Amino acid sequence: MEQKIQNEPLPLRSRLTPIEIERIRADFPILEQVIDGNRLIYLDNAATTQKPRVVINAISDYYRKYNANIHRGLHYLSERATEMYEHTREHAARFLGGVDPSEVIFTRGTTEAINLVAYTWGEQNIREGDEIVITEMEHHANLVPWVQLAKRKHAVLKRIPITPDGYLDLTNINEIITPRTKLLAISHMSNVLGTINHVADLAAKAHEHGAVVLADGAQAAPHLAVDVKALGVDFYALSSHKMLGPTGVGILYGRRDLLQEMPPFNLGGEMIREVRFDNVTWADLPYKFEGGTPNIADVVAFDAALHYLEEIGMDRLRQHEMDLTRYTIEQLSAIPGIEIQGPKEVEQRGGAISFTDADLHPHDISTYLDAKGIAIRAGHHCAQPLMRVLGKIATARASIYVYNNEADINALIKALRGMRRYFGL
Ligand code: C6P
Repeated sequence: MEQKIQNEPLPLRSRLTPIEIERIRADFPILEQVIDGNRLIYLDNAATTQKPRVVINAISDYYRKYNANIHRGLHYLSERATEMYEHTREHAARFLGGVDPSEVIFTRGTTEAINLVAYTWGEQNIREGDEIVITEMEHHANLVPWVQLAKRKHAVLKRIPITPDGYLDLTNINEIITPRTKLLAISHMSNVLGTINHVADLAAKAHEHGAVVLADGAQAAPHLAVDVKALGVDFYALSSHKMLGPTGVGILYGRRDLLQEMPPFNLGGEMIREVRFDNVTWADLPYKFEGGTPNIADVVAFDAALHYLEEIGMDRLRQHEMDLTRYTIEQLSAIPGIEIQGPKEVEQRGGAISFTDADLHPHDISTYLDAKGIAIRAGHHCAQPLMRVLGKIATARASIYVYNNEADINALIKALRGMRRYFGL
């Protein structure tokens, strides 16, 4: 039994026009670069995205005009910086479908957000014999913390397998998610297969048994309109740098009642209410989880990234990426020797497209493309267990974002065909 997502395509007029895409491209200074005589073609967006001028300017504006520590000073700059930092929190809360800003915790990224849950909620709630359910397609960030937690607590790690097409195989789901399940930790979109997982249905099933649900949104939040309440998840993690924002900023959304019960993660300044030599009480949410001076400038600039995405519209962005993903899959499939991993139906997947060549190592593919100015990623993509399931040591991965266009894909395809000729294949 495979899971399928029903996704109505937008009418044609709701699509981004070629002129709009050209305008978007012009907002990204890095795309103007010529490397070794080749125009840069950036197809490594699942690793990190490029930044529009508004985000770059927001960082330098912050340091030129507003820099101060937040939540502590009583001077103008500190108050202004605090306002800007909190403004991003409110914005992110709306972006996630309208949650309470106190449920939005700033972290360094998805990895830290998931570790926060593992070391606080996990330490407090997982006991010997409890079951933690993950999937075979998890990134290490949503795998290693649970492997280690299960070891520390003598809990059981169970996994939902995948089908040969790269969907979750739900045939035996009733044996996997059971009354012993305490946590379901699942990626919303796979960074290797591109699969969009049907989180809402799985969350509902896990909740029937009283389990808590965490979704890794590192790859989904940049590409889909996310409503965490509609998904029904208790925790949702994302990274700013994968959605046009700066590095070093992430978000953990957490359900308020759960966050309230959880112990803090980083102990020190800012996260306390009162400190005595023999006792400490914690600050209110969300500050209880934001010990120390945070990454203020980059959080402030993340606001500009969210604005930028909203101005385009997440539904139009998604439609553009579906169109380009379809085109990429069609073109790649026509090259002899190339095998694509993951779903072929674009409604069921995002634009991270992993592929292998029957005759060439993915690292050689990536190196060859690099010499043509084309940036992709090759390797295990921080998903070694998935690579074993796929029977691959590595894959090459082209991943698209809103500023990519057909010309980028044509250049990729032309280079791949040239590569096979070059190697006499
Ligand atoms: N994947 C990739 O090239 P951080 O590094 O904390 O911002 O995100 C971690 C992470 C978590 N979950 C998923 C599904 C991810 O794809 C990533 C990051 C990058 O695929 C870098 S390994």
